[in-house]
Amino acid sequence: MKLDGRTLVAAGLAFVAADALAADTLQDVIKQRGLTQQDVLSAAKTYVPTGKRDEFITFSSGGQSGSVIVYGVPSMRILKYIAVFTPEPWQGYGFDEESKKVLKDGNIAGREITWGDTHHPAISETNGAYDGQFLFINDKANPRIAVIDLRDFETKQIITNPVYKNEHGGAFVTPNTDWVIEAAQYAAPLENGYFPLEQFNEKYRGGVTYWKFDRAKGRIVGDQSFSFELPPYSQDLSDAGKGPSDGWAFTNSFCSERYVGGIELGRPPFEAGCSAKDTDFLHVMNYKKAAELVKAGKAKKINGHNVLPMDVAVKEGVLFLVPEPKSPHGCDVTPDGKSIIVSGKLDTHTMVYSFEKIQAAIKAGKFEGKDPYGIPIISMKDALDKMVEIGLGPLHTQFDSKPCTAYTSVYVDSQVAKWDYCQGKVLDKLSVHYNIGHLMTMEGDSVNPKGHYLVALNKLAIDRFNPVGPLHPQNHQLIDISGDKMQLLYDMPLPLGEPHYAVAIKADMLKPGVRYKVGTNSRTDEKHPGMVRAGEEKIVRSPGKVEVFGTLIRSHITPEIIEVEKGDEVTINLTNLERAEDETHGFTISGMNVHASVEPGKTVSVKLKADREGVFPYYCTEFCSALHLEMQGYFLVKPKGYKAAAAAAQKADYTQADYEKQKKTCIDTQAVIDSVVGYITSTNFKDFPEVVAMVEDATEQLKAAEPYKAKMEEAAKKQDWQNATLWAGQWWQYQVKAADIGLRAKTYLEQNGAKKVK
Ligand code: K7E
Ligand code: CUA
Repeated sequence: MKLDGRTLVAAGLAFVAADALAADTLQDVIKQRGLTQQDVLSAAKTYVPTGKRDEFITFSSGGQSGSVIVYGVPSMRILKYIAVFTPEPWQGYGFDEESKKVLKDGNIAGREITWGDTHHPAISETNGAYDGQFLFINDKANPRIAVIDLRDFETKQIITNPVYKNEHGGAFVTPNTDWVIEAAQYAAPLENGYFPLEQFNEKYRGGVTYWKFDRAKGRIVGDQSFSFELPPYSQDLSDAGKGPSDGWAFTNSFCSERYVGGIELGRPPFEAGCSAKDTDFLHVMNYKKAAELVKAGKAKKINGHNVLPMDVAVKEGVLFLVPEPKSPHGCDVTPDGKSIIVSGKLDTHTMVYSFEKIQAAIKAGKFEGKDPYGIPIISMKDALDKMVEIGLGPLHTQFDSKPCTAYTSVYVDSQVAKWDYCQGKVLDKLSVHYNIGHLMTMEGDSVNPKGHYLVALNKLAIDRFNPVGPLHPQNHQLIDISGDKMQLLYDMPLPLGEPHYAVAIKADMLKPGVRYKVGTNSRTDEKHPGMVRAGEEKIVRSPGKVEVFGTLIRSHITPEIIEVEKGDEVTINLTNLERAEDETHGFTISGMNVHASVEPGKTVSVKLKADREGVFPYYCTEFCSALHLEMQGYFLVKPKGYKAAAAAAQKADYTQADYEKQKKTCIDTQAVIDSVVGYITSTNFKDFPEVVAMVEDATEQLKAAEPYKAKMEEAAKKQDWQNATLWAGQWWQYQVKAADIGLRAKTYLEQNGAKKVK
């Protein structure tokens, strides 16, 4: 290369730039990266140092991905995707038999539905406060609710709504999680069948379902659940009352015009017809009394489901309407349970309704009239406490730890408005980027919001991130709400769907386990019939069927060879025998579209038909140990009636010297283990549950090594140097694992201030 002046200058610049990046004072970094004081402050407020953890955990809907996204606040680091309505290969969800069964319960009229449009997650509550035990989420596209157990962050149940064709206003829980609320959206006949749109007013219906939740079982009980039959008003979001309003729930609506569109018939389109009136209706329901009516046999069965007819609900005084501002998209009960906040997205106002006033009107029988279905309407004036001008397109509201303080998202203005709902005045506004939908404060829809942070769930990101093609990520913006003025801290791209709503809980309220009881079917929480312990592995054959009962432990799969005949139905049950934290094994057979994620203690099964002769390697899909690549096996499908010709066994040459060398390695390793054990037992290690678990794991590994040591000695006695050397190697495998755990335990003790006791 010819060096001219320009090249030299360029090389010089490159040198200066590289040098500059090595700057190590804060001032240098600020200068070089062009940061402001505010940027640095924001960074310091959100940065979670390596090894440290977040204060809050967020569960965000994953939108069209059909999953839930878990991330920390304030770091905004993604921690997990929980597979819910959509198959997810890493977790084996939809690829093993146990999770397939959960997904299958979400089939609609026998059709497999392999995606979902998740909108609203809800954390289980005790006395209106988040308890961190369960998470619920709905699927708007297909009327379904899922139950996730927060002990293992796995989806345990999907239940389909028998009377809706779609839904939106779920999942919202009542203060003790007795009920999970799910409201329909686009009206349709509750029966399954055809009715022309001309019969919309008579045959089409909305509704709100109250799913009975059995907390001890951790499952929704379908036949104890019921729905209110409601007018075809496009019910939208719901919220349960609390405190003084406990036992009541509220659901708004947005097309009480009951317009059916039909632009192709020359009629104005849906969006015009559905926003013609100045008001829609807030539905006010006494669900506790309704549940008693259902118990007393006042419901009728539609598609096998309890439905409380409108005329019964009206007669029994459990259903009322209140006019609300045009096309609302939020319905939020204040932490004290005294008010219900509704915003009209085609209005600039947010309404604060008083529960007390609503009750007074009901008691006095003071109604302004009835809707076409005979439901009494309480006048807006009689129900309203305050009306506050917030901005253009107000949507959802969340609450602060400070009294009377609320935050409302303002869609058209792309702003968050902070306001006082007792005084009825706006306190602050902050621009967000762009077109905010929901917003979320920490535990912001519980009885005791934690304040501190707010996340704006923005619909559009436009220019905020590096371009990645026409489909942009969504933008979650973290906002500091601890002071009088809101401060924008961080932009987080979310590239997995449109997350509508999110909920955040104090991290220390969650107590997830790190392992299962050995042999657990994690989807039922019961003992898996396919579980076996070490040494009990077997292959059971019957005509046309092969069932494998196997185990996984670093670094082998037992059995290592599975031979079947073409046409066999094969079930492979695998139990992960590990007790160590984070020692997950995966399992797949090449070309068979099966995959399992087998966390410590779990038993998983995969099923396949051996419809193709051939040789199919199987292996562990998690890099679980130094010998992970060797965690392999062969699935052999032989032709029907195949007879093996006699063949010489594989042979390799091993000498006594090979054996002695391997054995010496084992003895040296044992010396290392003994010294580590000496150190651990000289401390107060029993005060550290993490270390106790590691010691148990190491002890188990060493115990598992013993039979191999015996086999080694037996082979050596027979001068079978090949097997003696290989068994010595196997003994060593277990020693290495024990040593590895022991060293981790030692480091942990040193770093966490263990004391010498002997
Ligand atoms: Cu998109 Cu709650 Cu479904 Cu508002 S929802 S934004
Ligand atoms: Cu187990 Cu890799």
